Amino acid sequence: MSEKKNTLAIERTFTMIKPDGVERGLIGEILGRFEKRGLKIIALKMVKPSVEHIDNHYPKDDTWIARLGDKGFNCFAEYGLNPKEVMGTDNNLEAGKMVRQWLVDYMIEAPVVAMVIEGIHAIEMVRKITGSTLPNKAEIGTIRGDFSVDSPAAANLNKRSIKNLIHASETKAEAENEIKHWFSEEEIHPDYDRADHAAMF
Ligand code: IDP
Ligand code: MG
Repeated sequence: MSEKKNTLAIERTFTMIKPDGVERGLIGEILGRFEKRGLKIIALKMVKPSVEHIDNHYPKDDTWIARLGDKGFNCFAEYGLNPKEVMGTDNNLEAGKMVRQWLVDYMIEAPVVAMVIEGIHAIEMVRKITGSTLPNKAEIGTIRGDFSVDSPAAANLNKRSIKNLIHASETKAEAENEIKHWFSEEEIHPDYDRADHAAMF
């Protein structure tokens, strides 16, 4: 007797290969890591985004921007660097605003590959495979840990974003907003079965 599977643990998340991932020829490698883990790609496209589209992709609230500033400050403290010397300010919001601008500049340097990934606890699983924001802290075995070695100190001293290959939604709310921001309903294709899933689940 066939039973309908309970899909309560199935989530959707938004993921994007950033310009450096595309330019370095890592599209296939990155997609393969998600597919091999058992996650299902249900939407995929290459896009050259406008400044406006990227600006609206990243949050604009002060809390998020200050957190962006803090990521760098924490790293400077660890390496004995003075925030004022690196950023010209020790205010995390001011620093975050600069980082956000560098981030927008980075994200429009080349096309990106946007996708929607579906699977068990997909938001957390994709973040795990992606690794820490800061490649110098990312675990080996993660995409950022295996293919990059950038740090906020190196990036901020050169007034550029950290280049870390990939974006992945951090929360359910972020995933929902980002999927809507990048894909229409017609572009999302959940209606196929992965043959290996019959053996996996
Ligand atoms: P996430 O990509 O791991 O979710 P967020 O904190 O959301 O990390 O930051 C967005 C992006 O901003 C990062 O992926 C990275 O490219 C860039 N970024 C974050 N912190 C810094 C920094 O201190 N200096 C330069 N770029 C940064
Ligand atoms: Mg984020």
